[in-house]
Amino acid sequence: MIDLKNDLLLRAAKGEDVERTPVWLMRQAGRILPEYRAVRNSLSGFKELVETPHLAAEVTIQPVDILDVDAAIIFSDILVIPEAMGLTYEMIEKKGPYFPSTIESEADFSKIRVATGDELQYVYDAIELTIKELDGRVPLIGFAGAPFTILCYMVEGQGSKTFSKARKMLWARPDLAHRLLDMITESTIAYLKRQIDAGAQLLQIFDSWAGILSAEQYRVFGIPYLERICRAIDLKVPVTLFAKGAHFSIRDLALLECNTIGLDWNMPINLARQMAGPQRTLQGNLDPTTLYASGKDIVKQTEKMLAEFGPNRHIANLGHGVYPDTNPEMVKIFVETVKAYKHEKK
Ligand code: 1CP
Repeated sequence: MIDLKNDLLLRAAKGEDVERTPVWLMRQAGRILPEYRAVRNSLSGFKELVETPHLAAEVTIQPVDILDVDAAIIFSDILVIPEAMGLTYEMIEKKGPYFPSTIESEADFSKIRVATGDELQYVYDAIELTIKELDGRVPLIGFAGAPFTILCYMVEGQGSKTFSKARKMLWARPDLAHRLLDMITESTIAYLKRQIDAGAQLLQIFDSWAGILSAEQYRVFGIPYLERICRAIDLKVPVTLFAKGAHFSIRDLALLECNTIGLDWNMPINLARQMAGPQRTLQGNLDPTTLYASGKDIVKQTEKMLAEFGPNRHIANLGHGVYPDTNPEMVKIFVETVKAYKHEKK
């Protein structure tokens, strides 16, 4: 075990007192840094980068060096799980992921199996290398997609604004939806446990499409599977649940065995705090488009956010991934503002 020189993220997640609020950004690795694009452009594509551990480690560490954030997140994608289950994906330049084969009927289940975790050795190798190269500077976050969000891609085959095919399955063939969610959940548990073994110090579960469901459906097709994942992880490392758009579920999420609830920017912070209760850390939630504002306005909005969250049980972040055309200099202003902020003594 390497001792951490900066463990603010882990302490804030556990609800311990911190000298200042920790800060990192969802999707900080890749997307915005010219240094990332340089590595990326030298390769055949996104998948080569994900599957080459020393390069994945390099781009994972770039934001720590360049943006001075308090955590690294392993460079990978949530879609490695469907691939490990038998559905390969392609990453189409400027468009996004595409699955040539999808799960729509009972017969399609012959294409997939529960992943053992062995399929994703390249991720564990990248985690081990990153931990070694970080040498305790900041913690490394591992991650996976939540079962419902992964189902969306396995049924739909690509991104969508409405994911109506996936939502159709929930009504037309709820039995198949549950069968698929069950397989994804078991695969994800095996995968996350292996990430912990490889050295991941905190885990985040991304339920990016939670917000397209009704509260009632999320209770049936979302929450129970997250509950199983949390139980299996058993707080061996702190766990963050980020269910984008699912404001209605904050109370339910806070009942699970997790440390932190991720928030998007659409809900008032005080209301989210009331719903989550005092025993959970909140992460977020600056609107990513704030980073297109002037430096002065970024400082103002960031300070306003920090004051509203208060000094403890908060991890500063955006309310969703940083947008690809964001100027890294503006990200630095956000990070520096969080680091310099002094909470008023009560
Ligand atoms: O070639 C490229 O650079 C492609 C862009 C890209 C990148 C950099 C994709 C395609 N994935 C990633 C990496 C990635 N994806 C990370 C690594 C760390 C980081 O960037 O900091 C992480 C955490 C993800 C997670 C992810 N992938 C989510 C959940 C988070 C979120 O933003 O909601 C989702 C939904 C995906 C699917 C995905 N992968 C890539 C794209 C363009 C998409 C979204 C497709 C869609 O809109 O439906």
